[in-house]
Amino acid sequence: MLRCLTAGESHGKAMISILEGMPAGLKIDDAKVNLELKRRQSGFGRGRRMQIEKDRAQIISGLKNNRTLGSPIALLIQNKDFSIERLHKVSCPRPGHADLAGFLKYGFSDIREVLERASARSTAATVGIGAICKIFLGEFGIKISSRVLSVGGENTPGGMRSKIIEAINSKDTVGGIFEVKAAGVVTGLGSYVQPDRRLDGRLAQNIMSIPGIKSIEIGLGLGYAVSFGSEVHDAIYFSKNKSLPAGRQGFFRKTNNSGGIEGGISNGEDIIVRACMKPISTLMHPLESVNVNSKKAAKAAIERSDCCVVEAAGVVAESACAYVLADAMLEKFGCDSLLDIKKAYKDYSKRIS
Ligand code: EPS
Repeated sequence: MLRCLTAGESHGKAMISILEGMPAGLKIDDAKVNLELKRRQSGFGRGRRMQIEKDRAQIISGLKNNRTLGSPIALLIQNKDFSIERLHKVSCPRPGHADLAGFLKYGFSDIREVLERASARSTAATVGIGAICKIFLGEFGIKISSRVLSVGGENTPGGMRSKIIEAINSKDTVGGIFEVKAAGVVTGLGSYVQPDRRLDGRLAQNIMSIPGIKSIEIGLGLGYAVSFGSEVHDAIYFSKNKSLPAGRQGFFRKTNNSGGIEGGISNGEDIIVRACMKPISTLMHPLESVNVNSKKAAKAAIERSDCCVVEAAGVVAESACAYVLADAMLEKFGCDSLLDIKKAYKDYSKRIS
């Protein structure tokens, strides 16, 4: 139902997103979009680029009087550091980055021609799209949040912070695990009828596509592998309690090991996704590499970079999750007018509760 494209090089003129398929009649508050962009730029361990950029979105199509028209929404984030034509050539690929495979694949003469687009700066455009999807989901009481669970194996706030300080002091980088939660999701999004309609598969595809993500799990995830079925499947209960939000009345669970998805369909419980973000690949004490021109051994290139971006990756994953859930909502309840979608949502919620 939704389609999106992003464009832009890390040090090009701007990061651009086009989102098609948002229904007509949704009020877009610029401040909400800019807040998400700001959240993506923050977190302890980010690099100097984040002090240069003040990401702000200009919405240049798809709205009239701040309301969506159902036409494509184009969003532009200008880069302050627009230096792509002046930046030095890169010839020693960084292990872990797209540098070497991208250089060989596209037949470039300069690794910079890879890294400009492979850079995680592109996630600013992703978050712009996600912010609009979040506004749409908010109309149905769906709230998406994220938190950092661990950094470099440490899982207390103090431990995580000191791991990042240790990485900064030793000119190294560090990764970690974050969790995304979507609360208030109605039962019935996604489907088991075809693999590409499964909600878990769609979430995995979108979150796994964020630069630096190396694993993803839903609910108990790997924990399922070491448990008996009787210990981990979420028993089903029923309540007539009308104080629960629409769509959540009726059947419910006391545990949520499934992470809110069974058989590829949302089951009304919170959707819980965890993912691992690897340590940033640019190292100030670089690893061994090979100069792509001379083929001689050389240290990998050093570029300005971040030390730890687990928190920011969580914000980007919120956006990926918002995109998937908005798409699934439009598929279930219609896609042209917010008013019609709300009516269909209300009727359906009444039927299942
Ligand atoms: C990023 C901007 C980039 C990097 C980072 C993400 O800015 P610059 O390369 O100019 O310092 O800080 O990119 C990477 C981690 C990467 O691997 O390329 C941003 O806006 O998030």
